[in-house]
Amino acid sequence: MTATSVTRTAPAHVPPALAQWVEEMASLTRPNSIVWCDGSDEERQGLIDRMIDAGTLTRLNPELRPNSYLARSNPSDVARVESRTFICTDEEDGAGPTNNWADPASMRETLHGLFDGAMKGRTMYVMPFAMGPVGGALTRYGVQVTDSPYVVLSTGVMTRMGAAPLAQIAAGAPWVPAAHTVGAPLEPGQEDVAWPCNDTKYIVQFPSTREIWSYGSAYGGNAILAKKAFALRIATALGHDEGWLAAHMLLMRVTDPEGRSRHVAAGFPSACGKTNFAMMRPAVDGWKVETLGDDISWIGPDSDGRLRAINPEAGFFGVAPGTSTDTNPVAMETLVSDTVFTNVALTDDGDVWWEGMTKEPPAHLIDWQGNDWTPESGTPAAHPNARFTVGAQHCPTIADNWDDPDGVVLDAIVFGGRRKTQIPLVAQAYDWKHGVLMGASLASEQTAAAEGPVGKLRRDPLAMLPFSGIHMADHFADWLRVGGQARDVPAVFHVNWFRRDAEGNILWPGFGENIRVLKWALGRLDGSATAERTPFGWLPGEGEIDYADAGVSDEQWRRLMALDAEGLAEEAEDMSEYLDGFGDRVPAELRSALHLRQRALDSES
Ligand code: GTP
Ligand code: SPV
Ligand code: MN
Repeated sequence: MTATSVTRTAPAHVPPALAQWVEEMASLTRPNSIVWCDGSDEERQGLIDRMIDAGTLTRLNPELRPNSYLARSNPSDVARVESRTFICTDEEDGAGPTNNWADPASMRETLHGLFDGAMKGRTMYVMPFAMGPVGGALTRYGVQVTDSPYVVLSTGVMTRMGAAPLAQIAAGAPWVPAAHTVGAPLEPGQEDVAWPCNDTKYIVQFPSTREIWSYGSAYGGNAILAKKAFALRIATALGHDEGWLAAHMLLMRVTDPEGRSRHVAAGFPSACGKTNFAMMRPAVDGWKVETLGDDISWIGPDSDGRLRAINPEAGFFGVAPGTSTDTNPVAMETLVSDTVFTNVALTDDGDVWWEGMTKEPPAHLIDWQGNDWTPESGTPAAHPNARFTVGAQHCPTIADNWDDPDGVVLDAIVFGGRRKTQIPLVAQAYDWKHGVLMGASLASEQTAAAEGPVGKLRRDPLAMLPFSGIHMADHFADWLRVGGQARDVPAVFHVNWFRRDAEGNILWPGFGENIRVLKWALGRLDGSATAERTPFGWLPGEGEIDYADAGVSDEQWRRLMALDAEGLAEEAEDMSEYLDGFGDRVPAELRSALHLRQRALDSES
């Protein structure tokens, strides 16, 4: 007998392998009780009530922000911890030079030590979840155990969680086990804290056995394991074996004034504009953008050989700071109710605020750490990586086909990063191979979405640096292979909303004005928009982008589009050295695309 008392027994028809894994996790972590989540509204309400009692959640003013809550994390638990994220492939070379590798056997030992008794005094929740519409051919399943009710609430928003995915698992669908604990066991009589976590953190993926273990954090990507750990890190391994791509990409439908719709996936690194692009309210009349997803796309060939994509998630875990009715009115409308806010500031009337929401900050706030705040405080009221968690169904621009189990045919793919210098507003790849080179060459200034120095330029290939569960060179090869085998590959583009002039002023107004860039890009699909061939790619032909209407002067436009052959040649050389670090796994096609670029740049400079 263990001390575990099961408050809700496993539902009928739980497959033996799942029941056994849950039993093993329980005897390792020794929770007080086990709850099998059914994903019902009743369950959700119960969790919310419990978290309000525990001080984890504050109910926002129901007249201003109905059915919405504020969570304040421990100040040390505010972002993804890339230095504590591990890929445990059998051989070190399997994880590649961009990942932290750890030996699977010794990591298992470490984790078993940490998980031993880790849920004492807590409830262990069992969450079956689906990534993708339940029952869909492209959908994959997982089961996460966690001792964090906040993580249960979040997973319930971000995935299809509970009875329906469990039924699929019971019917034989394969599932990925994901073990999570905040690592804060309670001794008898010990009082809990509002946001339990541990200074020691481990976010561990075992790609070959398709397992996830996470210890010590309750923050987003560290703890909602369905998201980055499963839908990207494990999924890159699944896709590698099965011939599809897990991509850190938003998914949108764009309809032109003639009523023609196209689907676009876009990959930008964390906090570089995916949610904003996916929810764009176009500044040009007659254009419509609808949202299918804001963070992850699974892309693969259909039976006709066209590339299709689904958004495996069911909600948005978005960056709050910078979101306003000017920049992202659609997000503001999405967040009017039914939202969990984490690490934003609280207003005196019980609503939320963050930097950039209004031009003038309120005269008084409670900041993200629970302290009084005034504009004179000199500290941010909301954490720079404060987030909102809200269901996709609340988004006014959600596309009617967003949860079509067959996904949508992709017409265009866009890569982009945050680059003050060097990289033009937009360019089109010559072909798929060149497009993969553009994606693989992404570099971006670091943001608050992960620990580390904000603003520092780093390479972030395919916006997947922290998210590939396989060797990055193998992931490049997967991109080349999936596109190479497809009929009618999507056109590929590269964008940069963040270029600055010598004085540091941002050159492009961005947000709703980005439709002008899309308009040109989509015009390229049917040949109606002209372009000029350069060593970087195809650039918009003269007069193709009506930048003056976006308030951009001729001089600003010139700087936005300027190509410095010498600087780009240095960057290409740096890329070549970067690829050397991947050894002989780098696909020859990628090498040859880079050589072509280098030769073209050399002849210009
Ligand atoms: P993750 O959720 O971390 O993956 O981030 P994301 O890629 O979805 O980024 P998001 O859309 O939340 O934007 C992050 C930050 O970039 C916010 O502060 C935005 O206001 C800002 N941003 C987004 N789009 C633009 C743009 O077109 N121009 C400028 N200047 N800033 C932008
Ligand atoms: C990102 O950092 O890319 C996010 C937030 O989307 S998290 O879910 O924490 O990874
Ligand atoms: Mn993201």
